[in-house]
Amino acid sequence: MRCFVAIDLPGHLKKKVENHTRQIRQEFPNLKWVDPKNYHLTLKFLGEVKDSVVPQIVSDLAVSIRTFSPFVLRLKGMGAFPHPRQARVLWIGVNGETEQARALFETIEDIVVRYGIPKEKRGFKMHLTLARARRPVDLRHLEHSPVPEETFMVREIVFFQSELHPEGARYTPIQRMKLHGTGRS
Ligand code: 2AM
Repeated sequence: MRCFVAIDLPGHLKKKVENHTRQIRQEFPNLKWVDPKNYHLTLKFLGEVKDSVVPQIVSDLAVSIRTFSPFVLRLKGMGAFPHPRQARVLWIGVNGETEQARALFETIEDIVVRYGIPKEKRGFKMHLTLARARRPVDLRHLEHSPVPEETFMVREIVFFQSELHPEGARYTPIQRMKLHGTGRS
């Protein structure tokens, strides 16, 4: 199955972002807008993995992830990859205890590399993808646009299945893995 590991967002925050971006979603109908119920922060994209090894990967991940403590993140302004002038991805950035998220990313990478999943070459930059462009588009005027600056607590990490359909991606939580640590950094 095609899968990835991510931080899900609280429902009320997804709703706030949805409301906040309503106008620009109307302004740019040619972008492929992510369905607000699918908003998430990817820690690691695994890609296609044999169904038979998924339970072992999930179990290995859960054992390490549970040693982490819950931590706080906050959404910050908008940005674009690879460059706002020729954007392919419009996103919202993240502030707060991002070093915790990075530590999780590194831990997850070290586990899944044992299953033949390559390490990320582009570096880790956590983001909430709002939209993808079919071809590069100039989104400079949206850079640093304000977003709901709400703090939220990360208490679990989710292993998602991603199914691609013509009407858009469907993400299904396969396993929710709790952060049980008490002060580990
Ligand atoms: P993105 O939002 O920046 O596109 C599910 O596809 C999730 O995995 C998305 O959040 C996506 O990030 C992320 N991802 C990372 N690398 C990917 C890749 N090579 N192909 C598809 N998705 C990828």
